[in-house]
Amino acid sequence: GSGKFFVGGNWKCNGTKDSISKLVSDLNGATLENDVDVVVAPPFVYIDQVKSSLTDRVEISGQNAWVGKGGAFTGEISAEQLIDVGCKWVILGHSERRHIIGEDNEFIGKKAAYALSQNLKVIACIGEKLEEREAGKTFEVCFQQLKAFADSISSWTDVVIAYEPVWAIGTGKVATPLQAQEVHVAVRDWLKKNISPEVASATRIIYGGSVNGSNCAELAKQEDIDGFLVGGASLKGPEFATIVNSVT
Ligand code: G2H
Repeated sequence: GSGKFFVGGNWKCNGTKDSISKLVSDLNGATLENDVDVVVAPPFVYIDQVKSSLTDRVEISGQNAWVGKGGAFTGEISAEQLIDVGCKWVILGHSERRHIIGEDNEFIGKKAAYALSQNLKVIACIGEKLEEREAGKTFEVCFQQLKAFADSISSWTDVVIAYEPVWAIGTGKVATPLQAQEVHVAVRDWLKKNISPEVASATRIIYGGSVNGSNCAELAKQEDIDGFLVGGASLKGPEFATIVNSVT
């Protein structure tokens, strides 16, 4: 693998003040292996609550950000605002934003460039839909999504790539370790050919899609899986800690 193991908890649109207070206290009490970057992404409205109660051991991410500087953009949150409330990271290009909200490759690439310009690190998500996989287009789709990031950004230092096959998200249908490994190798190879061998070997490529406490260990053993982006299972403190501690 490359770099330090990275585990992100994407809480999506879940939680209340009470449930989040319980989750934070479970995370504060959990034993987390040292050699892992641990990040959680609460819904925007709870970021301040999490920031003021969660151990500094765990960094905070936004789940999305506006494409540029803030202003008259009703309902949006800017990268500057995420930095202001203590976020170090932002998730961009999550499949739910691509396919439910309709964000396209170019828009997501621009968001990444703007976030990086404000010193917000980026969890850049890519991944194919079931029909694309069945049509043999998995690599083509992932490479197009990668290219859109590459076309907009000038440095990969503060980027983690999350491969999340859409058919595995929230479905309980996790990719097999070999299915994930196959795409992770292809992504690394794409970086090597299209960016540089240095970026290919330094950039973390994490897997997301129905990762849980029972399947994380097998996935983590794969050479090119450098961590996880976890949805459902990140809402349970002890299970999320198990996934963090699957670092090999
Ligand atoms: C994929 C993942 C987190 P889940 O979206 O980004 O969610 O683990 O619930 O499939």
